[in-house]
Amino acid sequence: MLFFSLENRLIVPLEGPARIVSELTSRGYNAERTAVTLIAGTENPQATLERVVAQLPSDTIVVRTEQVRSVIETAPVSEPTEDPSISTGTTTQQQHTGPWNAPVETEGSHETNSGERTAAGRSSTQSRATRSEAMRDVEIVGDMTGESTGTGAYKDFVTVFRDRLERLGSKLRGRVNHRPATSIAQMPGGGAVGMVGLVNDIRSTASGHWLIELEDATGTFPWLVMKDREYADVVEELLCDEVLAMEGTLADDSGIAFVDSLYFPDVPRTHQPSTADRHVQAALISDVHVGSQEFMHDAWTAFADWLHTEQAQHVEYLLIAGDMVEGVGVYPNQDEELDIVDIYEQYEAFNEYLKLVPGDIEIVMIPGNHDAVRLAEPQPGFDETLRGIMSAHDAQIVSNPSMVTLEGVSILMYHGVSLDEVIAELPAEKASYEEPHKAMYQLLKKRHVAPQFGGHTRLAPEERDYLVMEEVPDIFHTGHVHKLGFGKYHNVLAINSGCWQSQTDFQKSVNIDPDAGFAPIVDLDTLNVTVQKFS
Ligand code: D5M
Ligand code: FE
Ligand code: ZN
Repeated sequence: MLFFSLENRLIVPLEGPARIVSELTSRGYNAERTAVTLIAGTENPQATLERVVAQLPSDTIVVRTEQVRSVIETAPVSEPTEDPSISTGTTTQQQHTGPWNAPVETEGSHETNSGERTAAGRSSTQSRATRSEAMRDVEIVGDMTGESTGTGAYKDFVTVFRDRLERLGSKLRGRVNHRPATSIAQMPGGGAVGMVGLVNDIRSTASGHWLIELEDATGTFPWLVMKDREYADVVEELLCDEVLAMEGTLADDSGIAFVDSLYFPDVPRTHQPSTADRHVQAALISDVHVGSQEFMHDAWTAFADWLHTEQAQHVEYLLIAGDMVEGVGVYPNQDEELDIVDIYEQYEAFNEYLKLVPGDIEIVMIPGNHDAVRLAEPQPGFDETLRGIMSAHDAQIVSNPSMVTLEGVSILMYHGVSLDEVIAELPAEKASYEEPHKAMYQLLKKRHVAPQFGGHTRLAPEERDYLVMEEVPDIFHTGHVHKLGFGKYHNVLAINSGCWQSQTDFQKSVNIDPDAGFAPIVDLDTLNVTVQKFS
């Protein structure tokens, strides 16, 4: 259905870059954004496009700026498009001079070869963009695609929790004089004691105090937080299965300890984020939901159009944090709001929308809970079939979560299902849908993307806990809750990107008012954020 609507658009005259991109992609080409801008800037974009396409070598995948420039400069676009002498001539020339295949730095030869300077103003920008491709740098850490070993057996859960305690505990053991749970009970009453463990249980006592049971590899030990002590406030932030350190005083019978201090693994306050060495930007988005009746076709097209403009020339990376498509059978009655009912067709349609994004933008994407991968986290990156379908961009497809480093700036990408849980469990001033970044602060503090097991968040038992934040990221990027929000926690930039889906019936019924059609843009050299609105 959607393909028809895309194709129909091709019949109307080419205007915006996105139309030109659709036309090129319908013929199997991806294009550099400056190539598209150049075509759009000619008197007759359709004719220019025909001429460019006629001259492309048969193995072309990406239409390069130089190829377009050379077509524009060889003849005025108002001439007939089918001119064999020109196309053959140019092609021959290309074989000698090589610009058709030259990836970068062709400005010099362009200037000497051509007396035609009409495009000169633009060409300086274009060359800057092309040159910067060589400076791009994407590294991935923690991608567990293809590494899954868990069988779902009980012992696998034991292994994954041990790993969590080991790795997050190591960040805490230096801060307290800790003892194993079982040996604490053997210590003389009244003395000072410390422990590092997973939160096994949180309950209030009849007198209004809080009892927190910590568990380590040896057993459990109960810790009491008195209602009038400063840590009583912190208790409301606690989630089951997170790792904490506590210090306090043993009761006379050594059966319980009274908490004097409590520590989270946390991000050090002194954390200094890394920044890129040049002015380059990344667009951080998520929750595209192609296939839903509420998918915002026009907003996405406007976003893609904008990416082709000079204003967006520094946007060289696009990160998509899950929910590419609406999926099938994710929530009850979801099928009533589907525009495309077949999951593979949804990905094909998503791929068409991906093609509207300039071909020279590096894309990294992770799956979300609507995507066709296992629901339990960590979610491996898409399988080969889906990668084949979403091949428009040569996007890097990695697991949820993954740490992606762009030119030295590390970005932890996580879809964000646990945010629902953090928001449900914590008081509104600490985590709410209105301020999703504050819920992200809690995850940073706990150094784990999905601390609580057994609620919304499904955990796949693996040999290691991939959901632990081993390293502090410079940027933490999530989605899922469909609300835009960002802020800094101990110098880490937390961004929850909005979505590209207008309010669904379910969201209406529970008063979720999504932030749809926004693209937060991060300056990687300063970590400043600007928000572009497309709806
Ligand atoms: O979910 C987007 C947001 O809406 C996220 O906060 C969960 C919530 N949501 C959406 N639909 C449902 C249903 N049917 N039940 C419970 N919660 C829901 P996303 O998964 O990205 O669509
Ligand atoms: Fe979503
Ligand atoms: Zn989601």
